[in-house]
Amino acid sequence: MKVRTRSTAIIGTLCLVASLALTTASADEPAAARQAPKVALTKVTTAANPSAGAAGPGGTVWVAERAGTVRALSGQGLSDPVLDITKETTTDGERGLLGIAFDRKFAHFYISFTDLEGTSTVDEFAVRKGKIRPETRRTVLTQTQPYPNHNGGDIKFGPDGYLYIALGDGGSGGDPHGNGQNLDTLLGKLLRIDPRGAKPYGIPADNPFVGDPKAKDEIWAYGLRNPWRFSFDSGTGDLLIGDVGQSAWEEIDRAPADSEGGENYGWSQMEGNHPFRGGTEPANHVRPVYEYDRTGLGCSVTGGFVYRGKAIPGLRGQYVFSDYCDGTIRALRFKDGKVTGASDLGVNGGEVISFVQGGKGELYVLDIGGSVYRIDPA
Ligand SMILES: [Ca+2]
Repeated sequence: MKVRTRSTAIIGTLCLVASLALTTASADEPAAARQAPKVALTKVTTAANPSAGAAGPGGTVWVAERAGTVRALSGQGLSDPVLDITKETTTDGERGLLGIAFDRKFAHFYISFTDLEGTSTVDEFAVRKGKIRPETRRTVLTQTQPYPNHNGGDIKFGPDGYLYIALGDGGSGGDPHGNGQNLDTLLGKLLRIDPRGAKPYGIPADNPFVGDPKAKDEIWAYGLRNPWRFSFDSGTGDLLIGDVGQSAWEEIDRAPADSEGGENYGWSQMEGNHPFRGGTEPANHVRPVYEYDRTGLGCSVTGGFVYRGKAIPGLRGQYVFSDYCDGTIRALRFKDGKVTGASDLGVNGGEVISFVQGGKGELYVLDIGGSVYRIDPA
């Protein structure tokens, strides 16, 4: 029951209405059926409230457990903790160990968590021969949080070698401080920093708001509510963000690989394609490439990855994602940056909190209740 309590808490006030309609157009149904490959979920291990993961050195997959441990998954199963910060974080609200990432050479490992005060924190460790060197730990970036929800917390390295950090709007409901559209705060943003470029971090010179005294230099994109999970297409470099909605619309946002940043994804003037509480659509609003409402079973989008593995050829190039509330594994097809179809892949991952892309492009599904699945051909 504790697991349930925790997992329910992680979406907290987001799950006011539990429903979702996957808006697969009925006219598209035969084509969608043909284009939805047959997949199966293979349970590969069980972890304690797995919350995030990353491809690790030597073909491993590292799994973060929400209470503050990290374990390495290999052919021998799940290891003892390779890192333990359980004394430094809590799991109330939507808090905990929320993201992990390696740099591209597996030379450094990064963790994203809320500390005992609820402050979003990104720390770095050096890695040597596939092992964390605890004595090298240092804090890269912190952001105080006005409320315990909407922490975001995902971290990923982009194809440009910079570290991207997703932060929610600070929480409560309806973005009471207007953080989403305020460029003078890191809340409600996707950040882009160079963690090795300076101490504690460098700012890439081509970040979109460098030189603007009214905007934070770390900002890559803004107008986000709770960008709980984002990823880069390992084939194209395109950015895809799953931004959790307030109470009506869940959305997937996209920016092409050649984006110069600065995208305004609309929150809290907009929720999806819709004005939020009488909001005005910003002139520079980048509309979601996909949205769904809550007339079905979903209520909190969980962003995933564009599938680039070899095992399921029919899934290649499709964006695999889910929803925390209904667990259905879904896929979006794209052409020229536009969504051309959506499929229900016919499998359910439980309380899907995150996806992990392994080193060969295979995808894993994390159920906060404990199951770790790999998406395999049926
Ligand atoms: Ca939006």
